Amino acid sequence: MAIAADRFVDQLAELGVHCVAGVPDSVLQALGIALARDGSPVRHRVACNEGAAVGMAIGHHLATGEVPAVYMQNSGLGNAVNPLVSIAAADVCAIPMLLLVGWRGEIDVAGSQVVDEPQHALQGKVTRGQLDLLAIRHEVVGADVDDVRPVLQRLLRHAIDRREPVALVFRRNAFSAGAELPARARAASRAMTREHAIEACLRAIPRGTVTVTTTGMAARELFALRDKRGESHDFDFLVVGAMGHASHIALGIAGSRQGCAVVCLDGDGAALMHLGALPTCARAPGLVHVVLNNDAHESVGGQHTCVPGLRFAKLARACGYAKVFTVRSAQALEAIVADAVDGTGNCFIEVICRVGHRADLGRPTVRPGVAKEQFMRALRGESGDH
Ligand SMILES: Cc1ncc(C[n+]2csc(CCOP(=O)(O)OP(=O)(O)O)c2C)c(N)n1
Repeated sequence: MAIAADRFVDQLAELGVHCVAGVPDSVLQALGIALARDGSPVRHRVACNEGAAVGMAIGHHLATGEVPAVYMQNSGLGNAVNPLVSIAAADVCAIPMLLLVGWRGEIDVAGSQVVDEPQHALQGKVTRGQLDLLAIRHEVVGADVDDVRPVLQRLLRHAIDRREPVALVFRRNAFSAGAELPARARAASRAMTREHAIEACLRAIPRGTVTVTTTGMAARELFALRDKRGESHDFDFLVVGAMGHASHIALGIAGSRQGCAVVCLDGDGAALMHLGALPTCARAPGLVHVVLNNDAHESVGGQHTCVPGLRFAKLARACGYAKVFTVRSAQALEAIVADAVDGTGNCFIEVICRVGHRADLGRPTVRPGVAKEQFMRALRGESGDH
């Protein structure tokens, strides 16, 4: 019997956890919805990245003495490690906290890895070992858990007694499905979906222009649109993992290809995750940085970002991008991108779009390692697709 997320949140509060921060994850989608519900007994904050969530938790403990909780996908452990080991650890400031970790690429009870996307393969294998290495006591729960309360009690007792972080790791389907999120309704009046916006960009981007696309559905949509348009994928680099780093990857490429435009199709949640990228990217000739702003982490269930309603164009202006635009229609976007990809300028385009994706959205059929080889060949001029 899977865990009812509303009940789980109530149990957290009953056991003294009143503050929960984190970055949304598909395994924990129902938990995210339960935390955001009206009348939830815990204070909930979406964080820009998992390290920041640990930071908030540390602050909450300092102010109240309570044990806070932090939720994340296992790929977020990398972002969280620094504040965990250099402040929260028992050897440093001894901050008790409960990590709630969604296990993509999980190893099942028989020891086999479940089928998941390539970017989760290594992270899935090493997740428990990473926690062991960090001396973070953890337990794993799945859909077969009878009652999660004793597990929570055990872990919280350990966190309090030892004054250190502990973790509860969730297998896929550990939570029963949650309700629909209000974020969808809020953005529904906007003209474009993310896919409409990407399609408009593709109409404007000349063949042979490098496109770097952020983690999640944007990359999947770009891949599907190339197929639909009968175009090759050779000049596309899909940042299937490393959420928040697409713009720096694009920056690195642009730096070595002077006179050629590099288009980065970024997400608002991803851009917020490592917002420090903005002032650096603002100084990169040839970089066309498009942020597809739907106010949500749609790819993992539509939970809102840490700052829904944030207007990136203002930030981009302050960061020093040469040209900054806000667009709401596909026509305007196509015209601006067509103008921007001349290869010398630097440009930031905020696209206000709505949550929503097609029901039959597929996944890239080319493995990341193969796609990378094709991409590098294309950059060396060895692709027929110019
Ligand atoms: C470090 C890390 N944390 C969390 C995730 C899970 N994750 C994958 S896509 C995504 C949402 C991305 O949101 P956004 O950039 O706004 O794009 P959208 O899904 O709305 O298109 C998240 C949280 C991840 N892949 N890596």
